[in-house]
Amino acid sequence: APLIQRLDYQQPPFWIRKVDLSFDLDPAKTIVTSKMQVERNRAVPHGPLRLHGEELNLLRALINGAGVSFRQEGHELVIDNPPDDDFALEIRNTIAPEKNTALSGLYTSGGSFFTQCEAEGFRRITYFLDRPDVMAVYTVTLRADAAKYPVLLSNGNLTDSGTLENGRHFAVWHDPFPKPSYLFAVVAGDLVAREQRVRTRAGKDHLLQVFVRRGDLEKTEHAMNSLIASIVWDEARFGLPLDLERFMVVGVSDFNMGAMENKGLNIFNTAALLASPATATDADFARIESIVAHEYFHNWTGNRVTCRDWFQLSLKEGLTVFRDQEFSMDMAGSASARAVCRIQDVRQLRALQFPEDSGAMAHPVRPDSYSEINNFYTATVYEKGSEVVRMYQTLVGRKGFEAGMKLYFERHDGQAVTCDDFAQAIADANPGSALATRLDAFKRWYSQAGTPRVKAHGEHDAAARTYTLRLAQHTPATPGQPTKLPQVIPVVMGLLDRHGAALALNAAGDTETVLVLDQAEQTFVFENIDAEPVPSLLRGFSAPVVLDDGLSDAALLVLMRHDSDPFNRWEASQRLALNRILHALRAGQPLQLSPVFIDAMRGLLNHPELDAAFKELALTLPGEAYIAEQLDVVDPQAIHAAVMAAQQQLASALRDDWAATFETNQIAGGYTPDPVSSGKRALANLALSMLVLDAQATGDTVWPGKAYQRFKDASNMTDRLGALAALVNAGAELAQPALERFHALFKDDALVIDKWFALQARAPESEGRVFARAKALTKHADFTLKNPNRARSLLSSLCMFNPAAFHRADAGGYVFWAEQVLAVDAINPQLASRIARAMDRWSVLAEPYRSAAREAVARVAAKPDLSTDVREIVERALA
Ligand code: B3K
Ligand code: ZN
Repeated sequence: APLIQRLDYQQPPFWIRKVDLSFDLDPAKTIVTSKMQVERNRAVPHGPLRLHGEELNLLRALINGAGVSFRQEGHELVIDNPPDDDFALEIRNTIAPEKNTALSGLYTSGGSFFTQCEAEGFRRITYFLDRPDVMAVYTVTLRADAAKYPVLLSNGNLTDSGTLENGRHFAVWHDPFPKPSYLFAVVAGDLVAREQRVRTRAGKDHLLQVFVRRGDLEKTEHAMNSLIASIVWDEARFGLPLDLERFMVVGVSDFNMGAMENKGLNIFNTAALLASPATATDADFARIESIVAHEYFHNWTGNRVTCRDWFQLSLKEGLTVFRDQEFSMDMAGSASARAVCRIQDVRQLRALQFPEDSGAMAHPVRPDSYSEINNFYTATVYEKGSEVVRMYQTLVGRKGFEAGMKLYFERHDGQAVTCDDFAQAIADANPGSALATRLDAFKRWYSQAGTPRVKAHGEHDAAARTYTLRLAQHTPATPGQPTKLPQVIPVVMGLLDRHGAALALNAAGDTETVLVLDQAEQTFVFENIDAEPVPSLLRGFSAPVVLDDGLSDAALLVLMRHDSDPFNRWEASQRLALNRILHALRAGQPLQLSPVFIDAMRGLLNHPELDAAFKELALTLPGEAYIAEQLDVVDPQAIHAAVMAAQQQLASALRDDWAATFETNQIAGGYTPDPVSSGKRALANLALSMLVLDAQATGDTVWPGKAYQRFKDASNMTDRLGALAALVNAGAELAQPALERFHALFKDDALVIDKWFALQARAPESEGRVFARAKALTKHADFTLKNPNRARSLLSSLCMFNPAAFHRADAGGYVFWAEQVLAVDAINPQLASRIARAMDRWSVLAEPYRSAAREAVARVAAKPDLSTDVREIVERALA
């Protein structure tokens, strides 16, 4: 497959301004007719018309009503001599939706029709200029059997509908907004909708609909509430209103990712849409709220202003993730609940994006080349992209950022633009700001891959009463980028005295400031500092960097107890734990938690003022993937052993505290997924898992019994799954009967059965039992590679999220990985290439893992008929 280069971008030689599409829907053979209004783009040299098309059966091509000569060249339909003037092009082709297991283009799921067009799925529906800078106004006619497909949906407004002969019916949809083909959507099936009418600030009425399969309607209330909250928030925070009379959301069980922002017709993986207290956890409720918001926010950041080319993907994704993160924080309410959101986002970034940024797939937020664009819907483009947007806000302030957004829409509404256009708008709205004066350097965040390392060193001069902070930065080499220039790094910070009191940083008495590090090395001097302070740097995680501040445990304890910044309080708790784990790993010694550390953790757990949600985060040990990131050579088994030892010691040393915590965090009354009650449930579940773990070690049977009872009696999924996880993760005897009971209870609910698979595949490995069980589960009657949620629940859980079960000295995990990647690739390349990424970091593994892993990757790469998706991943891994 050819490598597509960012710098090769050229405008399209033709524009398609208007398109009339009609579909005669049939699972085996759908007929698609497309009538396009085409005009030459006079800004580029004269050339043939090349339309994209894949897996299509062409019936005819007409220009201005007459037959035209064409040729097929690979995945392109070439018309060599189209007219000079505007012309009408008509294409008729057929497709086979029921055979489309790749879930890209038009496909069937559960007997209904759905589409997924981003990034390049539209070309699997009909021939088109399938690129985001070609924007057209769509009118869509759908015809289908009325009994099987009573609901016929496409983008925009319904302008006509009626019955046809032979039990068929039709609907006509018109979307007034010009859009790129990737935002096109069709849904047809036997669906029902929850409906709600809302009035926006301008006094306009809108119809909101959430379509799902019959029987799922009662699980749509949370999604509808989340949609309404998103509409209200975007108007209030950014002045961005809903622009369509009708806004539709549809759930589908077979879907490659979370959801898709098609104009006016968002399509969701049911896992990101359906929730009820009995079947969804608090985490599910929060995730649904954020994904519903994310897709809705795309209506402005992505749809009204879209990407010129796919290299600009973070223009819409980074910005929209930033917006959904801000929304979730605003919804959470209290300062502490906001901090909990921030901590969770950073944890996610560190667990997924940091490894990506230091592995074979490392790429800039705006990539320079790809062979398969679907491989670049990554944590870097999304999550690091969001951190970049957050830094704009930190540098120009909240008001300044809002002004920048306003200017961005004034300039670019209705256009397909670049990351540079966004940067320019934010800077121009804030002349003289810390951003505007460093714009070129700031934009290195888009062009340089790798996570910058920041080293901090402070020196106190008692005689001069000054504190000098020296900051240095360095970004490690990444594939194709051996050297890097300094980046613009906003460091939000404060100084504490040894008792934890905040110190004034300047004559104005500010206790917090933003230092802008934009050189390889810089010093900052603070006056009137009487004694050696404790620096609190990178508050709120103000930049996506790795900070080495060299702080002693004593200093970390001061921050953990007193920092006014809750993020840094949490960070200090994690650093204390991380230091111990790393120390043991580097020394090759068994891990031993010190009494000071235990006391500090006890202090946190029993703290009278801290929220339960915060305590849960602070007392959860750093993840194994994050620990691996701190090491040059990674031994997954050693890391796992150290974490398990730390957990065991924490469980036993704090036994009475965990028991008290469990009792005091019970909730009376009905279930609501609000931050306070979900925090309590999370902490109670952590306590329970610690108590069961400790009981396993001591032989006590009381807590496993209590956990089983709670599992049976639970009135919501968070408590039920929490109790089940406590049993499974501790390897308790009661785990097996509990798992069986759980399966029997929920056998008809696919989303819950996904949890059942995932829980078993993610359980802490112990003597190979988890791996053996996961392998056996691939033979379970409920397992299938065809449904992405199900495949991921087992394969991604094991290969990507359970390092100790996956990386085995006998290479069994790698053999399993290779088999599964190849099997999935034959069905669904996008899904396969996600799972293939489990091997991104093979080169940092210790032996014998390293050689065996490389061999498995090479074996997959040697297959001649791999998809371009998987090929790109394995070839980058071997490069
Ligand atoms: N824009 C889609 C992702 C499409 C992925 C294509 N492989 C969902 C989102 O980010 O909102
Ligand atoms: Zn998105």
